[in-house]
Amino acid sequence: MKKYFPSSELIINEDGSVFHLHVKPEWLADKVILVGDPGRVALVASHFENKECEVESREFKTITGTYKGKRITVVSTGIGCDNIDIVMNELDALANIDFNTREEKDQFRQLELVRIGTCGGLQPNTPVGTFVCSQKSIGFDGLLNFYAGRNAVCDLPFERAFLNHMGWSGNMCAPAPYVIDASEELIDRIAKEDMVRGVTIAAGGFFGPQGRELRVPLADPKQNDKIESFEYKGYKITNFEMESSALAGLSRLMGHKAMTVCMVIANRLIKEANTGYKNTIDALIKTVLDRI
Ligand code: R1P
Ligand code: URA
Repeated sequence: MKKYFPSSELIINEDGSVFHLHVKPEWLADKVILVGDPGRVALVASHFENKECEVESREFKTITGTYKGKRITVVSTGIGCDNIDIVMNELDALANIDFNTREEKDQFRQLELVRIGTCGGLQPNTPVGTFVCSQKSIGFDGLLNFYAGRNAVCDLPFERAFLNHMGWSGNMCAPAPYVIDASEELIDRIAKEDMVRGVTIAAGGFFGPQGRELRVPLADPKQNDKIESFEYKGYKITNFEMESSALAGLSRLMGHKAMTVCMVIANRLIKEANTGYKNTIDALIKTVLDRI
């Protein structure tokens, strides 16, 4: 029996496009670049030789085109893991559900997804300007806990070691973090030897969950000191951003390949930031386009 998806579960617009992204199945390429900022979509697409479609709805802007003969779709996700839940489920539906019959397709289509983002660096080897690839992501967002199979794809001993090190239990900085690997094949192809490989915390916020204290005090004032000193089997936590865990986790559960690479725009250790990064992120975009 094929799985059938009623209109309440998979919402399809009148023009045949998927509910939030407004993308039609035939517009999706196998290679997908995800960016947070909708403005970054045009920057990625400025390198394309041609564009076959361009569509925008809320924070989700999508362009499909060709770069050196490779068909690529670039989509903005906005900020946060909740948006990654929407983007990943809708991209997977576009690839693997027949929009006419509302049934799962016979043949699985695997997508290759690379997120190009910005992040905060946490170690001396992640100064402003560094490109950090998330080999592992620690999800502070709780998203994966709502899907069956979460324990089968996560690194449970790493999760225990991290929680023990932080000394968090009960409601303290809940929900419980999950630890998930990016696609090794994509990391080897895209990070090569010139990007830092690290462990990224995907936080459920930019301020408190990343240990930034403005007027409201933090639940755990030592949070970032403990995160910076954490070490497990040679892994240290390198950076904070807000989407890599949900992307890696949902991709594993769905059978796609995914990874995140971010440019450091703030180093939390030495308390410096670069707000002019929009001019320099293009170097990272070109590298990913060449290697994807
Ligand atoms: C916060 O400023 C945003 O920047 C980072 C974080 O993950 C979060 O989305 O990534 P992007 O630059 O891709 O948005
Ligand atoms: N994005 C984040 O999520 N955190 C930072 O510190 C910088 C960019």
